[in-house]
Amino acid sequence: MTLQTPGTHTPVEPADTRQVIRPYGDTTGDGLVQMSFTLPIPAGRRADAAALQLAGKMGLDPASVVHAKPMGPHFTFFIVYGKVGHLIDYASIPVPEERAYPLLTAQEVNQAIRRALNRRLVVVGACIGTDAHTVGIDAILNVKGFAGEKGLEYYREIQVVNMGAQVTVAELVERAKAEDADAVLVSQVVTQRNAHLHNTKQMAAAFHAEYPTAVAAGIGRPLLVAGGPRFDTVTEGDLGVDRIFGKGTTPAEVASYLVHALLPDDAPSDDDGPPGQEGGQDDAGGGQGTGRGGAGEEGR
Ligand code: B12
Repeated sequence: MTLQTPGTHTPVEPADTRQVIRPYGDTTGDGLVQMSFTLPIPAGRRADAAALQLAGKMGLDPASVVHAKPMGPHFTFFIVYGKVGHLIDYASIPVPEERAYPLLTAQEVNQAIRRALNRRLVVVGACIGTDAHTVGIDAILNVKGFAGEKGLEYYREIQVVNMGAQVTVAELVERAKAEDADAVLVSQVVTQRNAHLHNTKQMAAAFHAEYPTAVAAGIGRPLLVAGGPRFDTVTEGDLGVDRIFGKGTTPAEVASYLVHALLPDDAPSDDDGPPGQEGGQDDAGGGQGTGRGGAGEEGR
């Protein structure tokens, strides 16, 4: 489309707002990429030719096999380096939404919970199904935490029940009811045959069935939170959960979300006292639960 400047007949071209980029290997914009894959064939020159044919079909031209290693007698792992001609208009890619809630300090989280609930907020966490990858959920729940942040067990006003690995949905529902959980945190790392999606959906359905009269998360049923590195392709609505957390999640993001979702009208106020007096990340967090369902000194 051409625009007309008022009062003149000179056509004005619309400004080019594109920001075209392409991959960078040796020199800016040379289009060079590297990818790795495994083929179900023995290593050798014929296998290399198969890898190059695949690379060509994927748009790499020219391409070269820079690494090929046998994976047992019947498989070969490849790294292929090649040039693509594809262009990306970076300007057309929407900026991802910012987090819809503020990142709170441990002290602010504790104060918000105490003010709104006058008891500890109870969180029950587990790896469900056959999944035994507990490192992720432990990073969020255990005191040792993740990326320099302490986990939810450290928060004085959060009682953590970490059920560990390979927990069945029935066991999780039962424990969440017994603990009167405010939130249920589930981790799924194994994604073979979409196990993470099936298990999470099954978990959500079980909780929705168990609390049929619930009005919303936190009102008649626990908040349902799923986490793991490979949930990128789905939404909360697809799985029936309230929130999904992905790669690199830190405990503070989860704690802040719990406050946002379960105590929505609560926000840290100026009369909460100076920082560092209690509940901050440097605070010892006394009175915490055992991390296995113990009541702790400040029971509910
Ligand atoms: C350590 C590990 C193991 C350990 C697990 C020990 C343990 N106690 O957890 C052991 C050796 C037992 C193991 C076993 C297996 N593993 Co393994 N394992 C890994 C490995 C190397 C690291 C995973 C990890 O600890 N990441 C670090 C944590 C911190 O990251 P994270 O889990 O993503 O968690 C973060 C976020 O995702 C998020 N998050 C995660 N969960 C939650 C939950 C909530 C509520 C929230 C809010 C956030 C959150 O927060 C965390 C911090 O940011 C990965 C490969 C890799 N590099 O990722 C393979 C990997 C996950 N394993 C794999 C496989 C195949 C297996 C086995 C099937 C192997 C086998 N044939 O036996 C078994 C399965 C065992 C089972 N029943 O589950 C595959 C899975 C492939 C797939 N498509 O699913 C991977 C990807 C390796 C691979 N490339 O093939 N594994």
